[in-house]
Amino acid sequence: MTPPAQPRERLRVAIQKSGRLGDPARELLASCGLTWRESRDRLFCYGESLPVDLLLVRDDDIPGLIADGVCDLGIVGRNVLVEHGLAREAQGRGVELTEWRQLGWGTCRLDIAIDEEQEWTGPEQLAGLRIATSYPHTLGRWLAEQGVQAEPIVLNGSVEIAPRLGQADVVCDLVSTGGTLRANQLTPVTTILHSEAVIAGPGRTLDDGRQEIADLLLRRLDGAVQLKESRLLMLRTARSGLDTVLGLLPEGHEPTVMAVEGRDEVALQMLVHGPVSWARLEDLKRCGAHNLMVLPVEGMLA
Ligand code: PRT
Ligand code: ZN
Repeated sequence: MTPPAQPRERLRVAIQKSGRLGDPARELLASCGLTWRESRDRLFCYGESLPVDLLLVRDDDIPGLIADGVCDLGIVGRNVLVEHGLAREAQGRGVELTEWRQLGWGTCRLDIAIDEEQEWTGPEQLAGLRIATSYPHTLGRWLAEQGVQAEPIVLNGSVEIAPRLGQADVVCDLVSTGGTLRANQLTPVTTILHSEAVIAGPGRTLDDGRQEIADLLLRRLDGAVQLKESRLLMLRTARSGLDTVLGLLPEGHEPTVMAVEGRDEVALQMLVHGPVSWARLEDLKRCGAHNLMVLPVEGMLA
């Protein structure tokens, strides 16, 4: 049973109960300092440190819960959000849901895959074929854009075996490593949607003071994401070689350069966004830098 939509001073976030996105979603929210008390049925988590409660559901239910106002935000794959939006639009019940943040994990593609023995000549090759998919609306939109008429066969699981069972000619399914397609003698030929986990929310601000809580949460979340990707790069170099080294630094904050007592050397440190490659460190070393170190950042307050 869904709770009634009534004025709320607490933010309610829907996440996947189990499955690929459930654990990373919880970890992400926990990294924002959120702690919860779980209900006995493990479907609801009451936020203790902030007024942010979690509803643990099937991923397919997340867009509907937000559209109906039962939840304010949700962490869900773009593939699910897009399909739900198009399905609602087709029913004339369009509710604008948008991506409030892209999270960069849970990445996959919605691909058309054909028999690995066949040659791919282009979308027109799909004309008149049966395409097995769990994403009929996303597929339908793409086919319309290509000006191709084909027959979507809607299956809720095991899409990849449909051609072997004679249920379909080709498939349109989610792919990450491609192992599942290969095991079924299928090969991906074109991508119709690039997906990742996103924070989904309504296309308007929230009511009853919940926007303020959402803003606080998103600020912490942005900080947590930035922190996770940040590294501290430290090195030393001869003062005369400093300009060359400065020209080789990766993208990041302005470097701090410090004199080294009793030596004609400087020590340099800088905050870098993202990983620092071995190739970059080797380049720096080749140009005179030494004592190179890349450290993770555990906390930051500008
Ligand atoms: O129970 P519930 O309905 O909540 O979960 P679910 O079974 O519908 O979803 P789940 O947990 O499998 O996936 C949740 C979300 O993870 C998806 O909606 C995508 O946004 C994202 N995601 C990322 C994926 C994959 N990668 C993925 N590889 N979802 C499904 N797959 C499938 C793929 O279709 C294939 O069958 O996993 C299989 C392995 O893929 P390969 O290419 O690595 O072999
Ligand atoms: Zn699902």
